[in-house]
Amino acid sequence: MSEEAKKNQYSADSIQALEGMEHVRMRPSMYIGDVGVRGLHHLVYEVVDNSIDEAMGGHCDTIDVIINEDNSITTKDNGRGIPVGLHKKEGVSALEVVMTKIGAGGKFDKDSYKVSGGLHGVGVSCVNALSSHLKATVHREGKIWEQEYERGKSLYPVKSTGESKETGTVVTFMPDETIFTQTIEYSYETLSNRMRELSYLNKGITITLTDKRNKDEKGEYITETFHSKEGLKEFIKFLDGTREPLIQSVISMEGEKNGIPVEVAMIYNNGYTENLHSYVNNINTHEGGTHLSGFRRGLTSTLKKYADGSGMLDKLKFEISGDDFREGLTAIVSVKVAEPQFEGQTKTKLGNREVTSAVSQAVSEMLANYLEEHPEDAKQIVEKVKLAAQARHAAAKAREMVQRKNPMSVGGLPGKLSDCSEQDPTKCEVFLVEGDSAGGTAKQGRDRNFQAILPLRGKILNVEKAMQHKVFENEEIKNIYTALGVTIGTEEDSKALNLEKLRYHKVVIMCDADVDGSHIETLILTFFFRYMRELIEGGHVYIATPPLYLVKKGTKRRYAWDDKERDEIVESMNGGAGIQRYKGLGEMNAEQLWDTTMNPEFRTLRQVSIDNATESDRIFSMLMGDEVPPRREFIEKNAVYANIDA
Ligand code: 0RA
Repeated sequence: MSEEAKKNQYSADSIQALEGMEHVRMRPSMYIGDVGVRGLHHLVYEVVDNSIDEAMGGHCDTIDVIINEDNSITTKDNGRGIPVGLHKKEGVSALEVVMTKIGAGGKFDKDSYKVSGGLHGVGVSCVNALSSHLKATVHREGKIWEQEYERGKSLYPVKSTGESKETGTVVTFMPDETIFTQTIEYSYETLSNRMRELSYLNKGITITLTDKRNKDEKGEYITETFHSKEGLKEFIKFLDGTREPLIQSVISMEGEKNGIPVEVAMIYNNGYTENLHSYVNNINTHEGGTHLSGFRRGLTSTLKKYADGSGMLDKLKFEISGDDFREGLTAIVSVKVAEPQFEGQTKTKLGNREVTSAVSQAVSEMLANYLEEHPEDAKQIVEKVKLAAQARHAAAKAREMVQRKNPMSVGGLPGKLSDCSEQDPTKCEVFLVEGDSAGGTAKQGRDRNFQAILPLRGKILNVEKAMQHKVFENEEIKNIYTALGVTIGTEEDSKALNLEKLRYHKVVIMCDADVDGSHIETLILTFFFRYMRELIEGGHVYIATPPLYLVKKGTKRRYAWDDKERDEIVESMNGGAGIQRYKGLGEMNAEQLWDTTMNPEFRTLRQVSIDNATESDRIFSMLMGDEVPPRREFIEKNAVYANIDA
């Protein structure tokens, strides 16, 4: 064997010898996706998923999640408890095997079919491996059992510490800060959203979330209890609560088709957007897949049949398309699949072929019954479909107008765009700037080699309230399409965005740091979310963060992005400092704007991501929809910008 071959042989052996738990610590992203904020929260979901499995087997009805004072997490359930008896093959307690062997979790329980499980379904042992400390407490067989671990290694054999009449599992873990180097601070909001979602997806379970890091005005810990009696039916009401309903009630079904548990709930509202959410084994499948295709198929065929039979579409001069049946539709599809195959870029697209017809059949039955029993609602729906078809025709014409301007020919670019000279899109940035005057400053301040400026006039159209053809007719929006060089519609999906010719890989929204600016920022984001979601998902959308203050003393100049920073700078200058409040981008000169907000060396860009599409959808419809009170409430709760002007 050559030296080189020997070396390779050696490394192959050593990789095999490397135990699972160590491999998790060496390559955590392979198991939990990433070691950032997402991965950190994933640890909680992983443990809770095991408790949900217990609940789905009918062994458990309550799960408590606690964020402890030190940011460690405790989860408790009243399930059967992890088995503690001797594991014959390993020669130690089953609890120790479950906690310290990768992939051991389900092996004890062949009969129950485990369908829950995080995106990666890796089990509690993985959480253990990535925790600096973990303690498992099991109430089972009349006793309390305990074992602790450090970075996945047990500190002592499982021991009994007392008696108990209850059963259940308690796990407390501290994420390892040498793995989660970015942060180990849990977001209450993120956990709360997920626990709420889980309670809707698994009706009947009670999940509590308590934050022991903070107390409210009454001196009590912040805590929430999530419990849903009606599951998806209530989830729909929660998601669509701020939209005006078109029909009287939520249409829903729950059952099993071809051995696949299927749950569906849907409602129509008076809006124009389509909101489909799908889940497989409690995991949000952003990219859809066979279950969503089944839903669409069942919906289209049933409604089409009904509409044709009603005679209401007789005078329509063109074909109805699938899209027309989904305007103003909010729906959730949740299936449980024993061996899900996940595909797609983010592995959130269901591939199992057999699921399509199961869901399609379920939806057809459910919908046919509803239409039969609610003729008034049925009429409203068909009317709406008809209007949607007419609007689509108008939109297609408007869209053609957008496409006709070929962005690659110089003449086709919007007149307001100040383009950059670089041709390689991966190096190019475009700043969407509010107002012509700020646009002028940005144009002077930029590095014209790779930075382009597109000024937008005042407030762009609120796409949440506008019909599609209005959106495509809007000047500012047309300019955004042509400047970015993206086109709409592929063979497979008429609404998909084609990013192949994207002219800038960074699209930066630059608005004033005040109430108006934040409103415009939200309008632009709403447009991106509804019409260019692929752009956000591709990581191309950013928000610029201009400073709020300039602190001056003599020739010294420093910028501050919040009040605290301003005060610290003032103090560091030992008095006598002058403070200038920037009310808008327009108050900065070109050099200042470059230094603070545009220069890649010093600026901070916030990358926009869609962490939770379901929640984003709800927020956008609330912020941009018709009802004012919930919007005001949200803005008051999140009054970061509002405070600045106070
Ligand atoms: C393996 C086998 C059984 C239950 C569990 C694991 C289990 C794991 C976790 C994690 C959190 N809570 C949990 N509850 C149960 C089956 C036990 C039996 O057959 O009695």
